[in-house]
Amino acid sequence: MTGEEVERIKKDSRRLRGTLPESLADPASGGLAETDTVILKFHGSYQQDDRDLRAARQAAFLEPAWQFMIRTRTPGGVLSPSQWLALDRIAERHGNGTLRLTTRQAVQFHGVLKGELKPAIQALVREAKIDTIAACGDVNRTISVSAGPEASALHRETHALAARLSEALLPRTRAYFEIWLDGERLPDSGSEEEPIYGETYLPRKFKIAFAVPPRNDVEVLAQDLGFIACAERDALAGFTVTVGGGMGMTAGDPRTYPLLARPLGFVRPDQVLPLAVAVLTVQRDFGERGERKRARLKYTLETMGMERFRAEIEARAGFALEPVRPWRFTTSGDAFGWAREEGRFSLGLWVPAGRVADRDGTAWRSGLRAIAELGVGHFRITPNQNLRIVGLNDQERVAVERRVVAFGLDVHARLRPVLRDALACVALPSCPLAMAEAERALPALSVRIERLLEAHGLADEAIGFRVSGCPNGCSRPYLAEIALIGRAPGRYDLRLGGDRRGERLNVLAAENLELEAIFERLDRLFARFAQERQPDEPFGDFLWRTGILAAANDSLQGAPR
Ligand code: SRM
Ligand code: SF4
Repeated sequence: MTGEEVERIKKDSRRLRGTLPESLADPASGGLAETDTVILKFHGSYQQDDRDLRAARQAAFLEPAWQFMIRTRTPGGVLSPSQWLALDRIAERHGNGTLRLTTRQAVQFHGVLKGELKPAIQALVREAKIDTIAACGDVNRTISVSAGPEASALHRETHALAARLSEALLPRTRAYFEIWLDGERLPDSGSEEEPIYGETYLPRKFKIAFAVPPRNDVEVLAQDLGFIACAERDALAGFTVTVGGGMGMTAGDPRTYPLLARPLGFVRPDQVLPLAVAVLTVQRDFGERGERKRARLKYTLETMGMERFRAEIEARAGFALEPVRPWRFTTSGDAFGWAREEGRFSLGLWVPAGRVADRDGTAWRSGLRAIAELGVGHFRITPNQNLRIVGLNDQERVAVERRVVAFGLDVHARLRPVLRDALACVALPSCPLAMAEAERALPALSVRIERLLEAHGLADEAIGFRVSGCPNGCSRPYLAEIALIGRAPGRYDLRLGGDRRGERLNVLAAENLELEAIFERLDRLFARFAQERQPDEPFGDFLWRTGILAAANDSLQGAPR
């Protein structure tokens, strides 16, 4: 669909209503009218089809096996145990029996049939007290916030601020309440004015994250708008603001590329909201609307230039930005196992590519349900698709630990670092854009890399590895030390040279290769790494220092030796 078509659909949708009620009620198809699939996203859901069944259904002249993905709006990924239990029930009752933790700290339900969409959203709002408004669509999405374990006043204030910002940037339309909740009036169930978005909303999705150094788990430089918390005498002084980050690109289109965000200035906590509204409305007014591939803020910023952009922001926000304050990140990864946060215990649990399921002899779903049934502490989804159980006293810690062991959820302690720290996007079978496997292939791919490392005496080396099923980059692969980007079934681009702090983009090392060829290349690189690295030098840094990448970028298409 072209940008102009999407713009027209938004404009004609009467504040995101479209013909959704009619599409939902139509018994002739398991899907929606095409225009309504666009509008549905703003309500937090995507129409998909089961791609494992696509060919067989086509051969039998059947319509695709339409199903829906639902995504929660959960800023900072914070959930109470009773919310977790409600999500667990909803997955069973209305979805495919799994929960999927995402790279933006949301929960996704897959395999929801059309008739189950409304009951599922109703259950989310009424039982889980969680809505899905603006979890997708051309609006501000779920706001990411560092998940810890470093807990401090800084952390708490940042989480609270992000939650307030998420509310303030919601679309105001009452369509959501009308369509899914039969017009039920909730405390803030909207009006028909859209002071921030106007009638065509934003040109494209918009993403905000708050990082609390030294952890950059949100990968703030991959976001349209980033806030890096800055402390003065242990109190929150404000945030360094970054703008124009983004991962997505289109294979073969050199006008699209991943970009790191750039620092814009510094704001105090009470300036965060006006600043965010200023950035959002500049993107609304100056963003490209004709071509969706070029519609993200990163391109708007390039077109406007930083100085004009800053002037426009300051004029709209009504204050001048202070100079950027420096920050220091040490990691973009998660911490696993027990930690103490301000006198309370917290536990970092690894979840395989974020998929909470009871399958292949594992019991993630039952185990986490059993922990939630204790009714203690809080759940915090991390931007690395894992989970933290936080805020436990000593007695509660013992009870949680018992269940973790009983259900075998302490896998993190036995995993090697490559798989433990890896990320993969959902990809097949649900993602319509997937060109290759990601989530389903992650364990096998990680083990292959771990074996290669082992063969070179590097068994416990931590190397950041990510897989995406297509160049859109939902697992933020362009920041990984080693990334595979799907191009076709079993074929991937190999990218190398990110760091483990989310501050350096990797580069294309080889294009559209079969897996065997990729592993051959990695084998040769690991051999050199084992022999030539400096003490504790990370793999990504090694590739740059030795000139393997700088020299190569293009010529790396030939095997680096
Ligand atoms: Fe994403 C589209 C899954 C985080 C960049 N993403 C999609 C869709 C909805 C496919 C579609 O448009 O039909 C995928 C649904 C798959 C499925 O079956 O569930 C999808 N994205 C995901 C999730 C679930 C990946 C995961 O495994 O965790 C993440 C959900 C986040 C959330 O809770 O909101 C997810 N997506 C990201 C990120 C990472 C981030 O936000 O930190 C990125 C890169 C950052 C960025 O936006 O630049 C990302 N997703 C994209 C893009 C490329 C956008 C672009 O600027 O070109 C698309 C395609 C699009 O928008 O047209 C996309
Ligand atoms: Fe789908 Fe591509 Fe995102 Fe993976 S990276 S979830 S394949 S859009």
